[in-house]
Amino acid sequence: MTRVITYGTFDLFHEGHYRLLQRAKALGDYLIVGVTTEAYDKARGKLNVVDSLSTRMENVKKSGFADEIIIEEAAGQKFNDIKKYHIDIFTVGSDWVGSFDYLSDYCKVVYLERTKNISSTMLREKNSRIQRIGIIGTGRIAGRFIPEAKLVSGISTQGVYNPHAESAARFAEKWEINGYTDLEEFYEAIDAVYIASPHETHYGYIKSALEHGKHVLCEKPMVLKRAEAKEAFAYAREHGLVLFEGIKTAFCPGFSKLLGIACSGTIGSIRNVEACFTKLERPESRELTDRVYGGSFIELGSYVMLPILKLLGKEYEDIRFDTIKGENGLDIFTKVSMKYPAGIATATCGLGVKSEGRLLIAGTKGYIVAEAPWWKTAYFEVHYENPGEVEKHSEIFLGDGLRYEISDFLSTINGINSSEFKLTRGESVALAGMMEEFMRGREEDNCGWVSR
Ligand code: C2G
Repeated sequence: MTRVITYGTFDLFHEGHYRLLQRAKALGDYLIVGVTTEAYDKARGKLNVVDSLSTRMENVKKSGFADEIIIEEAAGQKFNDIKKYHIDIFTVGSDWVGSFDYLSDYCKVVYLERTKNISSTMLREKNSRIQRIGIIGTGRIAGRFIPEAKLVSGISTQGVYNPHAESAARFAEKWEINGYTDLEEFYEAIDAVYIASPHETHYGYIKSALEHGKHVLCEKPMVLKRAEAKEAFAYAREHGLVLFEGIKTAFCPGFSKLLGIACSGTIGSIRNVEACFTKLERPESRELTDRVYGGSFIELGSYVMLPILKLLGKEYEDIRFDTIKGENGLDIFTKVSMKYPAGIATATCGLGVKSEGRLLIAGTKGYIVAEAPWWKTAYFEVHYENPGEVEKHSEIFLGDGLRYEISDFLSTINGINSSEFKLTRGESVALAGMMEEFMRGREEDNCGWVSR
C-alpha cells in the first residue's frame, strides 16, 4: 500500500486545491492531508486566511480524496509526520518546487503542476472572494510580486501581460502562469491588475484596466502628473473600483504602528520630519540613464515623502528642491525642503550619493527615530529629554513586504475593511503633483527652485 501525504491551508477551497488533491490521491492508495492551523499560517507569514480550520478541514473532506486529515501546527512537522505515518510519497504543488527537496532522504518527493487558471465559472458558482490577478510588466518588481501574492489567501495570480511576446513567455514559464500579448484577452481572464511596467506607461494601463472594470494596484510612482492621478481616482470611485498606489511602506504594520505613536501625542506636537533613503545604482542602470523617467526623486521620492505627507499633511506653504546632477543631467541626489505653518521637513534621496537612511520625527516632547531600512519598518525608538528613557518598538515585517499591500488591496476590494486611509487618494495626488513639479524644474535646469 502506497501512502501519500500533502499539506496546505485550503482556504476558500477552489479548483486548484481540488485538482491537487485528486492527483495526490492518484499517486498512491492512501492519502493523508495536513491542514494548517491559524497560528502556523500566521507564523509563516500567510495573510488574509478567511475560513476557520474546521471549515477548511471540512472542505478537504468533502473533496472525497482524503483518507485521513491531520492538522499541521508548526514548521518541521512534515519531517516527523513522514516517519510517524510511514509515508512513501510527499507531494505538493509546483509553486513549491525545491522547497521540500530535503524530505527526499525519507520518502519520494513529487511536485504536481499547479493549476494556472481558477476559472470564473467555478468562482461565480462557489464564491467570489477569490480575486484573479494579472500582472502588467515582466521586470524585477513584477517577479517579486508572485511569491508575496502566494502568501495572501484569496489572490490567484493568473497571468502576465507584456506586448513583447518573448518577455511575456519567459516570465510566464518561470512563474507557471499564463502569458498574454493581447490586452483584451488578458483582461478577460482576470479581476484585478498589478501594474509593474515602466513608470511612463502606468497612466495608460491604469485607464485601460479601469475601463475594463478591473481593480488596480499600481507600483509607485503611480503617475507623474497631478491631473492624471485625480482623473484616475475619480474614474475608479465612480465605477466602484479600487485603485491603490503601491508604496509598500504605507501598508507595512511597523509603519502603521510608528504613525500611530507619532500621532498619539507621546512626543508632543510634531515640528520636524526628516526622511532619507539612498540606494547606490550602477551608472548604466535604467534609474540613472533614463533621462526623462529616471533619477533619484522619481525613483525614491515616494518613500521619503510618505512620512512627511502622513505627519505634516499636504498643505505645505513652500517646497524647494535641491539636486546634484550626473553628467547626463539626471539627479543623482535630491533634497526636498518643505515649510508648513507649524513645522518643517526634509526629504533626501540618492542613487549616486550614499547617506545614512533614517527617519527622524521631532516633537515638542520627544522624537522618534527609525534607522534604515525604515521603509520596511520593523523597529523604531521613541526618545525623550532624558536620554535614559527610550521606548523600543518592534513589529513584524516578512519577506519583501509586498504581501501587506496586496492583503490590504484585497480586503478593500472585498469590502472587509477599507485600507485606503493608509495611503489616501489625496496623498497619492499630492505625490503625483510633486513629481510633476520636480520634473518641470529639472527640465528647466532650475536647481534650487521654489515652486510655491
Ligand atoms: N495549489 C495548486 N494550484 C493552485 C493553488 C494551489 O496546485 N492554483 C496547490 C498548492 O501548491 C498546494 C495546495 O494546492 O499544494 C494547497 O495550497 P494552499 O492552500 O495555498 O497551501 P500552501 O500555502 O501552498 O501550503 O505546509 C503547507 C504547505 O507547505 C503548502
